Amino acid sequence: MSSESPLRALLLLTFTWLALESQDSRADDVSTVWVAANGTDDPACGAKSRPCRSISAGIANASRGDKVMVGPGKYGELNFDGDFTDPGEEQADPDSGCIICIQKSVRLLSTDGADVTVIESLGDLSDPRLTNTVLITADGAVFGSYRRGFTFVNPKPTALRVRGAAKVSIVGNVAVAGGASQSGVGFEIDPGPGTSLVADNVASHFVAANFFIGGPGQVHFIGNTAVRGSGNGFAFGGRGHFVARNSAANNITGFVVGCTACVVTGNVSSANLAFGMQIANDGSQGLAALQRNTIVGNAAGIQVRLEADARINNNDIYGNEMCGVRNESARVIDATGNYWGAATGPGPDPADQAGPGSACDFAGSVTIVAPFRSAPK
Ligand SMILES: [Ca+2]
Ligand SMILES: [Ca+2]
Repeated sequence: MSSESPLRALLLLTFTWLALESQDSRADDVSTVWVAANGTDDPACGAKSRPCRSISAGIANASRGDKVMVGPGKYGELNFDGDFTDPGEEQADPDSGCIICIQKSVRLLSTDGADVTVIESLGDLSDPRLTNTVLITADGAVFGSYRRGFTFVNPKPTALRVRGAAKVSIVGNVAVAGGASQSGVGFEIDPGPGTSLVADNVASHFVAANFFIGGPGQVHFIGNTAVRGSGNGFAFGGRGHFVARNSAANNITGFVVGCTACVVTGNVSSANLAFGMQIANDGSQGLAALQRNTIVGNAAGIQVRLEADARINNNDIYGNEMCGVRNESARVIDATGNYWGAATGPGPDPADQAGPGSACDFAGSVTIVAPFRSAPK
């Protein structure tokens, strides 16, 4: 090997880095708006040396495609007097139903991550029409990124709602319900056509669902956590979502798969009070594929509801109190290749019950469990 190669590689790297760097600084000059807790809102705020105080002002002063960088601290209702009209508070819009209204395709990121960037939406006397803390209606909007997200405290019924916006990216955020607010849904995502990304978010304690994912767009839904819901962890409607590596624990049901032609893979659903997963789609429109998930310690493993359809293969299903698969679909369900908690397949403890002779197949339903795995995946 010639001694030129490492040098050449280094030069290439250097040039690549220089190219990226100059692109970045160009971007910083013209297309980053800064928001910080020491800022002041006015029509010209947004330079790094003269940041805006509120996220709303940062968005107002940004152009389409711009990056809005938000420093650590508290945003939203700042003085707990029950309104959003004090200096530096978010410019809540009751007519649009949002405290932070993203109607422009901007990229909203925190400089230091969700841990230290809080959106407070308490406001006891505020308008009941303010049903969303954040409402995104602009195609291509970005809200958070890996270690660049936001934390919602005392969110309105919905912490973050996407309504019809296509190709959005919602990453790295935390939403915790409770306090004085009656909070329904943490993240409620109804994207427009095309693929959107929802990843690395956490929601807990919401009453209706920690996450609801609809359509008509497809969502790559990856690495999210739903814990301690008074309702369901993740609920999916729509069609064609890719649901991977998410975790649900201690909700009512962990995953409600009401979508058709969805792939649900590599997820963990544990210690939920009802089902680990519930298949609730319209089976005549296409089935859901459940592969390589871990479903343990729930009241029951997987429920397939009447007329729903799924293929359930290569999952670990054990330690659930009642049936591993409770088949009410009135269909034949392929549940081969799963591990049921014992080398001998489904059966009494330590295995989970499923399939013929188990009392888990209801009227007209048949669950095919053999061949099965004799050890966890
Ligand atoms: Ca106030
Ligand atoms: Ca006030």
